[in-house]
Amino acid sequence: MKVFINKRIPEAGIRLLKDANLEIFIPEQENLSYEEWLNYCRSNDAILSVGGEFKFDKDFFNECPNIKAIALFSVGFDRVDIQEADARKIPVGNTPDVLSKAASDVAFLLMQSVARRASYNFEKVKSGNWGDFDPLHALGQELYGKTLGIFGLGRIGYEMAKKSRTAFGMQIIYHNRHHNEEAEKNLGAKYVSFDELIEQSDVLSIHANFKAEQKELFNASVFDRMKKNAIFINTARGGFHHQKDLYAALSEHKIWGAGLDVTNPEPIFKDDPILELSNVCVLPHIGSATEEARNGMAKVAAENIIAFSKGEKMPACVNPEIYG
Ligand code: 8YV
Repeated sequence: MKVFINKRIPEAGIRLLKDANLEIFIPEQENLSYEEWLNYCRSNDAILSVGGEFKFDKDFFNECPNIKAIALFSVGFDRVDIQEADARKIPVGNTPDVLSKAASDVAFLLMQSVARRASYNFEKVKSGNWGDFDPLHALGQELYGKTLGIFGLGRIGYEMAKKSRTAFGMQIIYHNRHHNEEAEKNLGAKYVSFDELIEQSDVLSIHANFKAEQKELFNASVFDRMKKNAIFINTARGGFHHQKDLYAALSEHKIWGAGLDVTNPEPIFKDDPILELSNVCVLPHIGSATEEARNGMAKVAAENIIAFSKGEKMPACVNPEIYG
């Protein structure tokens, strides 16, 4: 079986694939055009897909009938049209669990950075403006006992809630497709409606898997109803928020601040005015960027490919319904 890997991944994954005697192909070239990527897909049986540039939509499946399995190097699977994959009985694997700690660490880091105005203060220092001690200047806010609202309480949301509860004794409320009994039992998390979530949260953090129908769900109508001191955190997918509405809410101080590891569009435009605001911290999608998480992702993605090559069920499969 021939496996196309569109970008280098940690050696831990490559070794597993080689030990399983799979023929792997990694192009020398860094940034493939869509056409080049399609051509590689046409001549391989499976893809281990790294990064978020191209979509696995109906056109892709029609163009590349050879591809019989997709192993994503990510937990999010919003790039794949699962209905189309299902119709063709193509298993789609992802990399859950191994990045939950790393990804939630970034949400936790952004929450504190925004609350203590880290970007603003760092900019001051960089511009040589350390400033005199001023009891009234650059004051942040404390998170102790405040309410953390989680949109999408799965594995990553749980880790974010756990850290916030342990470190700051935060009250956890959440909105999800299902109740999360573990979070209710262990963290005292309370299930609330979407409206309650946005109105009651001091910090609102998104941890859901993105679906097209949720595009820009967090827009002016939501920001208008949030608390004036609220912090908005998005480490999930940029598509969840309306970037211009967020800019307006932040610049008009309708909310306190925002921490983003994902932007809309992504990458962010260099001249996006949101980057000029002092109550914002933006990171370039580094949620899973630790050695531990990336090694884990490489292994899980490789294990998914290997299972498929043996005619077995992928261990981390997002569409197990295809196995009947
Ligand atoms: C990846 C991510 O780094 O897992 C996800 O869903 O967003 C990140 O961990 C990114 O998708 C590149 O594959």
